[in-house]
Amino acid sequence: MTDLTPWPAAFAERYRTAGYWRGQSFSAALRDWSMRHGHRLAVVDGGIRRTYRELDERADRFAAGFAARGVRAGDRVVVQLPNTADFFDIVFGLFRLGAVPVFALPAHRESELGYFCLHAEAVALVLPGVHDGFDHSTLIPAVRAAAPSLRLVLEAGSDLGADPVDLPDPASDTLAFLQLSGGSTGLPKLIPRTADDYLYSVRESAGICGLSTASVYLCVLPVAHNFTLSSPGVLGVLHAGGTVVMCPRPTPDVAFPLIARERITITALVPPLALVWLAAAERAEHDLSSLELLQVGGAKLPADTARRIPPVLGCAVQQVFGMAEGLVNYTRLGDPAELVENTQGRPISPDDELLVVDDHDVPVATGGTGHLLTRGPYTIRGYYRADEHNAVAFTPDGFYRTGDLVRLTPEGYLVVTGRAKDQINRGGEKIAAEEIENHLLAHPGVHDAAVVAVPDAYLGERTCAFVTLRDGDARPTAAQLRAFVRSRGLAAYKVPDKVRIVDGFPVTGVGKISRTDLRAALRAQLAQEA
Ligand code: AMP
Ligand code: DBH
Repeated sequence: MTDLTPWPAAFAERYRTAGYWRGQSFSAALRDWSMRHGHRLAVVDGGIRRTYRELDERADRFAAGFAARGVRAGDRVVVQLPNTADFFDIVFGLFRLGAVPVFALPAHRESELGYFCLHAEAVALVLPGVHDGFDHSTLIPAVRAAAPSLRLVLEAGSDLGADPVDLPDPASDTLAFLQLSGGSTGLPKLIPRTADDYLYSVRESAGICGLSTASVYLCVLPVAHNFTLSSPGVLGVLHAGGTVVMCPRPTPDVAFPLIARERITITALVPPLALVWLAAAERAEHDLSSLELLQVGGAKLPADTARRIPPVLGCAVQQVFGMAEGLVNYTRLGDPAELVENTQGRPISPDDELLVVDDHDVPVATGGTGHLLTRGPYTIRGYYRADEHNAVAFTPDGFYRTGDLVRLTPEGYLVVTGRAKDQINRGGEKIAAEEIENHLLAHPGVHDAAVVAVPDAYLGERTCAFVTLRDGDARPTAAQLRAFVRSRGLAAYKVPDKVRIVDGFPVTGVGKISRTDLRAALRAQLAQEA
């Protein structure tokens, strides 16, 4: 099983020669930021205010603390951290040691965490204590049972540091961390990223978004999400010498006072949150005048929502269409309103290769709609330890099949028109249909299940599970099936919004149709009813 599928030598050579891949590790990057911006304010978290120098010194201490607990270079460590300053101590401590963080989200529960620890053969897990009313330590027994490799469970926020020790600088072209994909088959896929490829995307993103030492970024979405981490996100801000302000909750009652107090200049939201912020800003009691740019991405932003942002929030809007696998597209600052409102932007790099193809991988006519395939200097060539899946998720010549349906405008901007992958995008939170179907199938009363997206005015999409039952006494109700899925210990956003018990599924003359066709038939049925 392959951990990191390398770029072919000719591509790697080209990306180095072009100056994209610079041979800098994340540890060295933090050292460099500290040298350049030492006394500037790097991170704010409530009453905690840390300079770049302090971040760098704390990374030394946390690296030593992990080493003292037996964590070694190359070891995988699953980290589940809310939006607090601890994130930087722990993640840069691990980077400095050459250990490999695996970025879980705060919403994940024993089902996902157990799988990440097992699949990555993690030696350690770092959890928050009580976060958002949930005690994460209650997950430990189930995660330990799922992952025999796990030797160490640590609580974030406790003092994990130790006196600094000398450590060699980690390589920049090996596995640096594992990011998550929403995926479309089974459990989420792990995405292997290197410092070389990721820092390239971060530096370019910082430039595209106009970041400088004057930038103050509000980290609203989960910090470990690829958007918040790198587009340009918290890493882009640190690269530029600006300040990151951690926002513990994304709601206007928490975020707006922080914008006013810290004079926030830029932040990033998913579309449903942008709607909530717009509604709240219309009755604003807080001074939001420092805000210069609102980025929106993760799911399609309706054009009329984009149009309302500048007048209501008093800032520019930018659409961001990205993926943890790599490719990120931005509308550019100063682009005409027409492009900013109606497109999902254009790629970061002149070396991002995009193909728009039909079902047989044949390029469609210019401007036509098709499947988006991509490869480039910061797009992976394979998922982590997923050889079988990689054979279908990538073309033989290394293009990633995004699963998105797009068309290209004459200006070279992308318009996302739909999706071919069996995934539900619930307001930016991605749900693989198959993962939820597998949970439903674990119920003894369930014969078969198919999970599909239903359009929703607020979230963009919600989930609907169609279920057929086995004959017998134990015929669960829809409510019982939702409760059953919830009891399986998975992120709450994955519990089907609606469960519909039906007598049977559409079949063809030959018998059962494919899962993908079945889901398409059920979506069509829903559309007809609506
Ligand atoms: P993931 O691969 O889990 O990181 O999720 C990335 C996917 O999110 C993309 O392939 C798209 O399907 C979706 N996505 C992200 N940003 C946008 C956007 N601005 N508009 C439409 N879809 C988006
Ligand atoms: O949805 C995403 O995964 C996403 C959206 C915007 C992303 O990974 C990114 C920007 O980098």
